[in-house]
Amino acid sequence: MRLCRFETNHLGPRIGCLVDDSSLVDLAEVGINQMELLLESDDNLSRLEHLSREKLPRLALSSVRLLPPVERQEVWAAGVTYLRSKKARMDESEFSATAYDRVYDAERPELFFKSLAEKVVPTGESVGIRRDAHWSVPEPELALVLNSRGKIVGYTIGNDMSSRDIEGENLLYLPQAKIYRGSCALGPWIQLGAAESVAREWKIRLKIQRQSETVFSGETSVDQIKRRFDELAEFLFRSQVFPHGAVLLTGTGVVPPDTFTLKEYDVVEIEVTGIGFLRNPVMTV
Ligand code: DO4
Ligand code: MG
Repeated sequence: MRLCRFETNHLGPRIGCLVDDSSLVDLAEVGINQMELLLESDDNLSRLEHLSREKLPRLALSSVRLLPPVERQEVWAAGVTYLRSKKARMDESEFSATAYDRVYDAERPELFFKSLAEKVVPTGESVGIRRDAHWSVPEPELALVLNSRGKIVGYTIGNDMSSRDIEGENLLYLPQAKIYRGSCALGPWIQLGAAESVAREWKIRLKIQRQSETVFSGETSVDQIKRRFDELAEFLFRSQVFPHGAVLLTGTGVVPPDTFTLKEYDVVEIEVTGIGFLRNPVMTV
């Protein structure tokens, strides 16, 4: 089942449940106006399956604007969870190479705060590249959707936009390299209920278009993530509370070559098979 947030020219933010690839039902029709309640309930899947079979009015997906699939959750991210990411970071920075090398093998993962829900960019809206950076890349990542008890209740697609020159200059600049206007996109919806073993069969694909030419494409498999999902979730929730749940990006395994930087008006397309597509144009911020 796929759960989304949407609006139309006439309807304010609503929660929708996709019934197929091109239509959804508006859950406001049955009094559901928040995703949080569904994500907290243990029988969310059966409730939604039941509701999508009811004779609720359907809306064409093409007639709605999808909103970020987060309400009040903090968005966090894991780093250096793929061998490819460790190599890229070590290459970009002599200064920080040992830190990346060590964290890949350490028991404790790298976890960092990424975004407030209200700052997340949905599919179709622009992600940002910093005007003071000269090496900007998207990071296509599987994102875990966790409820307030730390249970993985679904998945979405994340783009952990990053300024690699700023990050490479000094590890202490990581928050500036990773957290700025338009640096976090999530969407298009939440895929509920897949077991980790199923999600590990999914592929993550990145395509970057520049004036209708593909200037980069690459692919990895979710199964290349070194750490188990529940291990990442357990560390995130250690000595921490998330009353509204959290979203945790699981790291990138697709890295464009070091000669590549994003430019304004590029379009970043991320596919996670099993979820869908997250597409965002790029703007300078
Ligand atoms: O410390 C650098 C960030 C790593 C990251 O975002 C990733 O591996 O995806
Ligand atoms: Mg990342």
